[in-house]
Amino acid sequence: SNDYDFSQIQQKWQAVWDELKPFSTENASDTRPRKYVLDMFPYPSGDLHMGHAEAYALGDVIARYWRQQGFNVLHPIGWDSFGLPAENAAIKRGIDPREWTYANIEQQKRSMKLYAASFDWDRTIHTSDPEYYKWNQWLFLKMYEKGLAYRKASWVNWCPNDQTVLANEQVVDGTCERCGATAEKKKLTQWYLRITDYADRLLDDLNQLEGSWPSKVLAMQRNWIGRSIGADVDFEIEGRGEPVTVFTTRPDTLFGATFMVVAPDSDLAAELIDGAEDAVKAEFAAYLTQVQKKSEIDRQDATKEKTGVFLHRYAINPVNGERLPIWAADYVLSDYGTGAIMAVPAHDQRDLDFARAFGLPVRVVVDTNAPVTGAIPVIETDENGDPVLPDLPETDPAVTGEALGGEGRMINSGPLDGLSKANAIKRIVEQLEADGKGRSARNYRLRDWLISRQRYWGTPIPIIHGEDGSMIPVPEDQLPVVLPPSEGLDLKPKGSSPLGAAEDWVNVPNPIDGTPARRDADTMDTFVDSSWYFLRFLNPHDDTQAFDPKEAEKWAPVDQYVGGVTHAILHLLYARFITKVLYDLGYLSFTEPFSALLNQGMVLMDGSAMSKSKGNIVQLSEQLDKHGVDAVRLTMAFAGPPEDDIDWADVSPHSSAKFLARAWRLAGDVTSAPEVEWKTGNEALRRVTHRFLADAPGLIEAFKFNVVVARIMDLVNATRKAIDGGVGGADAAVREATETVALGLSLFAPYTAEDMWQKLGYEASVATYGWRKADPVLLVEQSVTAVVQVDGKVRDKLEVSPTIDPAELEALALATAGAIRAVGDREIVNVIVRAPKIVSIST
Ligand code: ANZ
Repeated sequence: SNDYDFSQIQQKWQAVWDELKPFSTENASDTRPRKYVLDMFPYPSGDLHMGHAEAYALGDVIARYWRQQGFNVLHPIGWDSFGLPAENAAIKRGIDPREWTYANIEQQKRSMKLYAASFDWDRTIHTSDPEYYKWNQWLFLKMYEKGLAYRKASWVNWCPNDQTVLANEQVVDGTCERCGATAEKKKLTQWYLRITDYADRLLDDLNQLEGSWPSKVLAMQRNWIGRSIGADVDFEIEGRGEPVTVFTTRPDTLFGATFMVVAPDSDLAAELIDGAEDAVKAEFAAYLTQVQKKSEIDRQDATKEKTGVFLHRYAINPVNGERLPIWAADYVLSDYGTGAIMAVPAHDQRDLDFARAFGLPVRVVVDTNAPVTGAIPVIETDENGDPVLPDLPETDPAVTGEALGGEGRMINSGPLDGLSKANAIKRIVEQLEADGKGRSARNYRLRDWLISRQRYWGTPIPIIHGEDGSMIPVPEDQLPVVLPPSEGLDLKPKGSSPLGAAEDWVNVPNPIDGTPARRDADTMDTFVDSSWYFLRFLNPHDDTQAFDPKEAEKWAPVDQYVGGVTHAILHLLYARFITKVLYDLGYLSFTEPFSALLNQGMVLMDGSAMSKSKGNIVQLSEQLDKHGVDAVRLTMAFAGPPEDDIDWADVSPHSSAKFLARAWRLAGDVTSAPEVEWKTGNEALRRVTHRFLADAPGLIEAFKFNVVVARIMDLVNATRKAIDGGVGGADAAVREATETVALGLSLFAPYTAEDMWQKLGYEASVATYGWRKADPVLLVEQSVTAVVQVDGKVRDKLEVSPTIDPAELEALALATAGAIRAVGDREIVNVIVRAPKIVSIST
């Protein structure tokens, strides 16, 4: 029939593809070049939504494109199926998290198949399968062996609502990233992965990704790692054998230090207060209690009033022997640098605010009015020849309350006087190093990765605790440590892992000597699961290894990663870290997991993100029912550049559907056979077709999907005109153009394209047919526009052959109405001809 019925077409082709598996990646004997195109895998929290629909439509364009270009494309999908959303939902419904999780996975799988994403369905993974998380445990043990996984007691971010630990990255504006509750601090013994050992490499290797990752993401990664370069300086402490080391980015200001500050929640503060009078101790204890209620964000908030307690202890400035009073104040953090600072109030705003609040001295050591470079300023003189000094504004920080952060010359600094900042830093660090009182140092904002979670639905940590406090790794041949059934366990968050109550599971003999021992009851952060999943897709059914290094050699790193900018820091940083660890362990030959990254925008509605509270959620399933899969996918690609947000209120899936029907009808109007001789076809239409064949690949590779869709629309219009306007459906060019429409559409609207392909007399599948090369002869432009200038002004234009003879062009130009009018009755003195583009007439 000649009616475009999308639901009938969808049904028909889904069955065919299920049977043919055109997207399974048989890699054993395939000699084609390879591409690995990966979409970030979803959480199975409910059915697919509009955001998924956008991401998977765009990722699929890329995968289908490379396949069409003759590559063997790996395009897998899986589920990130452990984690809090599943667990919380399961608790709410009183069911096993497995039941809820796997039901959602099945639902999402059905939706993805309907959505016709060209995934290799033989490679799906679920991170909550023991076959998968066994390898999380293996990875953990490898890292434990190398000292990269360790346990320590420390203050951790705590979500009082979810009753679980949060990584720094999961605290957003002082609140839990998932539930929005205000995060608190709690001291717990936790497992960490030593990502800080990799800080320099994680930072430096970002340079390799310049140009192939969004610059915004690179900047966010750099900022998160936050490398500062400075010095560690040792201060003797009166009445203490050991000096205290401070980290400073401004060792040049050492002569301006007027007090020392330690973090109230540090071991050092506890030690320094120990010998104090009871009243001081009590004051400190009360202060500490206050501090522990504050979030890190509040503590660093520059607008908050400075608070602190004098510890009645003194440090000695190593460069001038001055006694510096030691304070505890919460603006100094216990887990950055050394947890102690030298305060230089004249040049550091936080220190200045504190000094002004507590009446501490302020000493300027950088004269910021003194020029560092450039000419000596001219001094004005009055009629008597006396210098006229300009009215300088008050700059003393003690008066203005503004710390002097700028460049200048050192003053009040003994041997450093007169030096610039850079030279002073160099000089003082050399001096400190020579005296054994300091050394150059680096610090990072990045913290070690806290991976312990006190929740059920995650990977059990494969460690056994002996009665004597020893920790024994679960022997590799006993992996996986399988999660016990949730039945009978109270999954509600309560601050300790529910697994601790699974008596049969948690109590095990010590693998070393058979004495009673207990399993570690914490589970891993699910970011561990997703830190290496791209490698599991290479051999997802292998039960002898996490991944096959030989397959990794063939396929990895991922050529194109596609996903939301929400993962710009956490997930990408962790995956980069684990890749480097696996490289160091000798399993991989590359150090960056994702060679290129595309961040798609968000799907909005009426200008804002969709949310239940706003009641502006557009249901994907409704859109698919109403407009069809292809129309929704095409709309996603046509809406604009992929990085931009799409406002669903501003786009028209209805128009997309109408366009698809129009394209599809072309196939029904082609009356020639596939064997037709292309060269016999209408040349004008052939030119449009071949221009598209030539341009589309470059446009796709530049992610200009919307432009390609627009060009397909042009091609459809030109073809329709040819059919109805005399060239007719039997012309070879009409077949050629229509086939090209199907090839182009196969990237965006796979059902429509496949059906057109069949109507055109081919077997499935258009997706694996390939692309046609443009004929260069048909790309040569038939005419170019020549401009006619009179006295420098454009007066007319001409369509001429690109190879026109200059004399002929001159004659044509002089005869144009525009030139005749502009010249009037004046005399022509000169004509310059630059064929075929310009004729310039002077009067
Ligand atoms: C003296 C000084 C003088 C400083 C000056 C700055 C300016 P970034 O860039 O973030 O690394 N600092 C060091 N450890 C700290 C901690 N645990 N909590 C709070 N502040 C800490 O900043 C490093 C600077 O922050 C260090 O340099 C130190 O203050 C402070 F004119 O030392 B500075």
